[in-house]
Amino acid sequence: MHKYLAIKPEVAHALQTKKAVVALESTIISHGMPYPKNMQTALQVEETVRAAGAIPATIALMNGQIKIGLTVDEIEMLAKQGTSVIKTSRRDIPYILSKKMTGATTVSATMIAAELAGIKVFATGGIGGVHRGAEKTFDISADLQELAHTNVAVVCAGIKSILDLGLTLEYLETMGVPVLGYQTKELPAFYTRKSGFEVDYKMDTPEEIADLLQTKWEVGLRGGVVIANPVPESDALDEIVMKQAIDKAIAEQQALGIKGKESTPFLLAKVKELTQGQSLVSNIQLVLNNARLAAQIAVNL
Ligand code: PSU
Ligand code: MN
Repeated sequence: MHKYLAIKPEVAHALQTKKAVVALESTIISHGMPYPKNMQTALQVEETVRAAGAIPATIALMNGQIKIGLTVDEIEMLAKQGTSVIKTSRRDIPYILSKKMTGATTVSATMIAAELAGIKVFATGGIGGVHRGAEKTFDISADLQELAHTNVAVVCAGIKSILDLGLTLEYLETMGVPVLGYQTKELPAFYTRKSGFEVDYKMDTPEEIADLLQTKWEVGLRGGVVIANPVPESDALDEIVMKQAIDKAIAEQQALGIKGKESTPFLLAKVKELTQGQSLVSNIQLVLNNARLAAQIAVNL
């Protein structure tokens, strides 16, 4: 086995016996939500994956190893340490591993770890993308390059409107990453089901999606697939309220000069504050919804 991988026995057994496994990221725990909601959500996400017939593997870097599958204590530690844990994307991996530090993996780092372990399906809330104003700042998430090159399917709730949705879709097209809509032709925008943008293909069942994934990789086309799963109707937020909150959060970010890897966590926390916590409720529900779909796809693969 890969020298740096530490696969939890339950996950290793599932992989050996070709059972369905779903990868889960840890930046959403440390940087995406406040304690204790982050811990409760992480554990509920794992439960949801199990209930749908797959084994969850939450991923993080600890003690010089890439951990595939965390214990409850490890999840609790990440949840409590929050933003003092290092948000780890592709470029941060060698530093965190060689220093034997704790790193919470973003979508990009989680995809890398999942591919090393042989996990094909990954559930999260939202992926990173091309930020608004990227023509000046060059702020484009490493998640997009990872989707271009790493063979893992990512189930998310579409593209967050803190990002530039149009530019993110253009980038994904250039990189050859299919964007699928689960039972929708419209690209969902994380907290809302509508965005005014279209996905590439509408897919109606987990079977259909599993079929497309298998086909892509059998053909030898490297890279990921984005599966955009709209937030459940009952948990979707009002579009106008969200637009105002997001515009205000971005204005504050610019006024404070917040850049680089701090941008996304800042915007998420600001939006939560501006919506009196409503965005967090919606965020939790959409993650659970994605975990369920990811498990169904993994079972079909
Ligand atoms: N979107 C969320 N919650 C999150 C993230 C995105 O709704 O926690 C995290 C994911 O880990 C994602 C990362 O990979 O933010 C993207 O950060 P950046 O924009 O700095 O690439
Ligand atoms: Mn960035």
